[in-house]
Amino acid sequence: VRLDEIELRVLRIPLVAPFTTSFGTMTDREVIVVRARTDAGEGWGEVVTQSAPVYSSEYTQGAWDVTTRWLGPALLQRGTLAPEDVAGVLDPFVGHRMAKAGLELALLDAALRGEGRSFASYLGGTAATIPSGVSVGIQSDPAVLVETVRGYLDEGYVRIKIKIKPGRDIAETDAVRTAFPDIPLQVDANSAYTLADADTLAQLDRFGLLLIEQPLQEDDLVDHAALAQQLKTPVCLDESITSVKAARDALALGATTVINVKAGRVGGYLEALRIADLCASAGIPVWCGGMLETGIGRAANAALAAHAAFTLPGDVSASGRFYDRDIVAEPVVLEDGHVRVPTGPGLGVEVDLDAVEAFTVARATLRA
Ligand code: OSB
Ligand code: MG
Repeated sequence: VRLDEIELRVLRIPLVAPFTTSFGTMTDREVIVVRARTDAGEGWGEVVTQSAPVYSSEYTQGAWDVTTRWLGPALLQRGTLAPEDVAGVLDPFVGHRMAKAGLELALLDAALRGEGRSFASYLGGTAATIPSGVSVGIQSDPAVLVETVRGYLDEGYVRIKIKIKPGRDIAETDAVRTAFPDIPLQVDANSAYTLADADTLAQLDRFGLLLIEQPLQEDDLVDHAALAQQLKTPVCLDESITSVKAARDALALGATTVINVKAGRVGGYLEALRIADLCASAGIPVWCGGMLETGIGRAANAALAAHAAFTLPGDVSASGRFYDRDIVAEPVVLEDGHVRVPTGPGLGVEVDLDAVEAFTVARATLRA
């Protein structure tokens, strides 16, 4: 496609409730949306950075700067390119994977809309619906957590993930497991522990968890391998898996036996697909993580999770789990614990320009 213009906006969208992880509390979602104008029509993408560099080193203003100064101009200078060329054009710029992923997604959406082809079919996904899990933030105490989880179970979610951090782990997990002995349950530490906490984390073994997600730091591959030896609970990496190379290394070291695939974290949906393929051939289960996506990224995640490599329920929840008002005309809803995979051209969602406008706090337009 010929890329004529890239429109960027920072949106700030209120959350239905504060979302607390080991790295902090969010009350609204600050996110960059990308609109690519091409000769095949327009396409939308989403840069999933958070406002502060607390999940990973990326953050909204950093992504904005690198996109307006380097990434956007490099793509516009190319003029005509296929979505599959985006990663190569941006490869000279180190890191900034979430920013790259948002740009690539906008080009993919534009090109596929032009072809009348759905993103799921392009990625090779065949499932019409995907099982939906929900990520539950740290609550004020275990009793509140149990009631919060109960609410999600009543809505139909088929798998629960609870966020943990030091001091807010064993009692929380015990309370949820005692209240709901049979539910598929997992925990996510977002890098909050060190290997010295292995004995504490081993206490989670008695709860029959599906997995523990990212207990240690992003660059702690060797320590994750050591920890995995000490735990019965499978270790699943999130933050550490920044590329297919990182995935290969983590598997070779025995640092992970399950992988959370997030397109933003790895530089795009095409790299995410390569990780999924690698895991499928290695017999490693994968699931689709989330970054509180708007309807744009949420539709893309549903398409990715429709791929056969995704054998565990992911964090692709209903839009309403985070937002009262989304920025697409067809927000993701939960139907019998599942989410429908969009079938329309491209991402298969129509962006609600009024909503986009209402949430916009900054904008820029880049031209060739
Ligand atoms: O670690 O999976 C994570 C949200 C923001 C940053 C990191 C993570 C999360 C979640 C929520 O767990 C996933 C979602 O529902 O979008
Ligand atoms: Mg995680």
